[in-house]
Amino acid sequence: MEKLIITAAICGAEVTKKHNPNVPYTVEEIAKEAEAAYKAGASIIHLHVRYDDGTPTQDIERFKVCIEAIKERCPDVIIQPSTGGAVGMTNEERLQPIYLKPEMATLDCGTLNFGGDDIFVNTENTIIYFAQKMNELGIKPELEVFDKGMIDMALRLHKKGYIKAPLHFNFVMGVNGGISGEPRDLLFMVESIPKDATWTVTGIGRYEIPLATMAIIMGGHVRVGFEDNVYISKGVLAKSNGELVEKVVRIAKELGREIATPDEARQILGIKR
Ligand code: KMH
Ligand code: ZN
Repeated sequence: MEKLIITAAICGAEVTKKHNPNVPYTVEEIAKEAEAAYKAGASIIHLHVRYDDGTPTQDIERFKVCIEAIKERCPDVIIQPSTGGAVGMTNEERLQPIYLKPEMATLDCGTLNFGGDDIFVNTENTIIYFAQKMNELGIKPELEVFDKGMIDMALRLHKKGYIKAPLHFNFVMGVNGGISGEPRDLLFMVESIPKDATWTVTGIGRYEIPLATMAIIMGGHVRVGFEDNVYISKGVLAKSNGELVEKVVRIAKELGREIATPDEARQILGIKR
């Protein structure tokens, strides 16, 4: 089985210090959390950024400073900025970090309810536009799918030539509005993508570790981090993103799956540095 790629989603746009005081906001905090995750075994940092007061932003200058600070501490890590940003942002606002030409970025493949009155909007034309921009800039998209229909959308746009192979999916499961995170749901998602595609699973909240464990067994890859879950065990807040990555590494070791370095992750995902 190929080695396990661990992605750390260290910050997110919605989670706050009220949920867990260790959620990073400042450049220094973001760099420190990225380093803790990287040292524990993460090869990809899924990156959102904040202003110092915690407000989420897609500002290119803020991304630039955060990426530089992360690279200083973890020179070879793969940085994957979000193009999802936060609910309500415009497309152009969301796209800003791609102009820094990161190796990867997220490509959200559909619209969904996002709790309360929030709607995370990704129309078909938005997806095509984002995909075209990433193609132009040579950025590998991670296909964020929150439901089975979004896999179908991604496959349709791949067939039309907008999304290029090799395809890499991230099944985000357990968002209030998307697919839930039961074992049968993951099996359904995995069986719905082409055999030669790679996949990662992101389990939200209590789904995080059970789905990570399934991915380790099934040959998929894993994302953990404060964006998705702030607890290390039931009712106990995680001290850092590093602690969540360490837990995945421990489970992988017990199950005999080796951890990929960033360069090994590049090879698995078909990223040319
Ligand atoms: N913050 C969510 C609205 C992504 O990073 O591409 C969108 C999100 C997805 O987190
Ligand atoms: Zn995100």
